This record gives sequence, C-alpha cells and structure tokens, in this order.
Amino acid sequence: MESQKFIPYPYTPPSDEALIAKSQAYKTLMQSRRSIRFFSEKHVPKEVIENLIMTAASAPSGAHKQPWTFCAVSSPDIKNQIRIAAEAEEYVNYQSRMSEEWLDDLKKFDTNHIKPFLDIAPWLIIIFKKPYDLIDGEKRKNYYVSESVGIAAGMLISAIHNAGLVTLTHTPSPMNFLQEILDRPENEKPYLLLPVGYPADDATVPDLSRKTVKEVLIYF
Ligand code: IYR
Repeated sequence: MESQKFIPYPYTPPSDEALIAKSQAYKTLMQSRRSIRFFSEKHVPKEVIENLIMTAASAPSGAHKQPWTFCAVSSPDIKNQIRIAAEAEEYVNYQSRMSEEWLDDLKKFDTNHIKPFLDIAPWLIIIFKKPYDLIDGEKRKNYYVSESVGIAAGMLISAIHNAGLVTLTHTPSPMNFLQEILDRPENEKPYLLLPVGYPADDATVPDLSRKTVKEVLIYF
C-alpha cells in the first residue's frame, strides 16, 4: 500500500458570536423536523435528490470505505412493487411478529401495515450497506459499517429537512425484498427506506415532545 498524501485543510476559525449564532440557528431548524407519513405527489427534481444523496455520501466512514449504495426510485411501477412487498411483511409484523409491548409503544403513531406513501411520495431512497466490497470477485472487508451508514442516513435526513422537504425513516422488516426488486448484488444489504417529497396539504403529526437538555446531556 502506497503512503497517503496529506494536504492542508483550508479553515477560517469563526468567532464565538458566529459559533453561537450558527449552532443556535441549526438547532432551531433541526428541531422543526418531523417524521411525515402523509405525502403529496408533487414532483421533486432529480437534481435535488442527487444533491441530498451526495451530501449523505460525504459522511465519515470506517477506513474511508464509504460502504453504501443509494437507490433513488421514482418509477411508479417499482414504487408499487416495493409497496406491495413492504405491506405483505408489515401485515405479518402487525399480526404476529411484533410483541404486545411494541404494538402498545406504537399506538400513539396510529400506524398499521398499509403504506400509501410508498406509492405517493415522488421518490423513495433506499440505503444499502456493504459489509464488504467485491473487487474483481474478491471480498474486501469494510469496517464499522452500521455506524458509517447510520451517520450517512442521519446526514441525509438533515439535508432533506434543510432543503425544505420531508421524509420518514421506514424499516419494513425483513426487507430483503428490496435487494431483489432493485437487483442489488449479494454484498449490498438494505438498511433504510426513506420516502422523500412534500407533505400532503392535510398532513398531521403526533403531538410529541422531545427530551429536555437535562434528560439527555450530562457534563463532567
Ligand atoms: N415498521 C412498522 C412498525 C413501526 C416500528 C417502529 I420502531 C416505528 O417507530 C414505527 C412503525 C411500520 O412502519 O409500520
């Protein structure tokens, strides 16, 4: 392995005032994010989706292996195939695979196995994680794959919100059907499905509150 070339990192330190103002403004922006289950059919340009995904793909990753693939689906036929397969799995989940405790925890969201957003949202982004790369048929291991892909997913969610669109972290389970429908190779495993678009005009969200600073932050 040849040694890595290092280059200067271009950086201008912000003032304390700028740090406070920017961190406050971003907090306010991100605190207005909600998971949305009711989408509009309104078109979202492909260029926007590409910008969002390439923001996510700038995430840090174990040994810089970038162990992810993003599938961006706008084809009504493929979206419908995904909906049919996801609803079939979710039906079994709600009927028998989820515990009473789990179903009870979900009551406040009023969810069930029916997922119209999979047809309605203009885009479905499916994130695949790659436990290993296949290079000329050889397996090359990736590191901290779930952490890396989780960070990329978080960056995607914040990019979607920052752009003025909405999403939902949807995890139909099991979701191997996504590997088949999207014809992904054996080293790509479905990680998360995100419908992306505008909220429906009459979209509602559950009236929830977030934990306070005292509940989540401990200084030492
Ligand atoms: N995947 C199911 C169930 C579900 C699970 C959790 I954890 C949620 O926060 C919400 C739903 C569904 O999408 O309905």
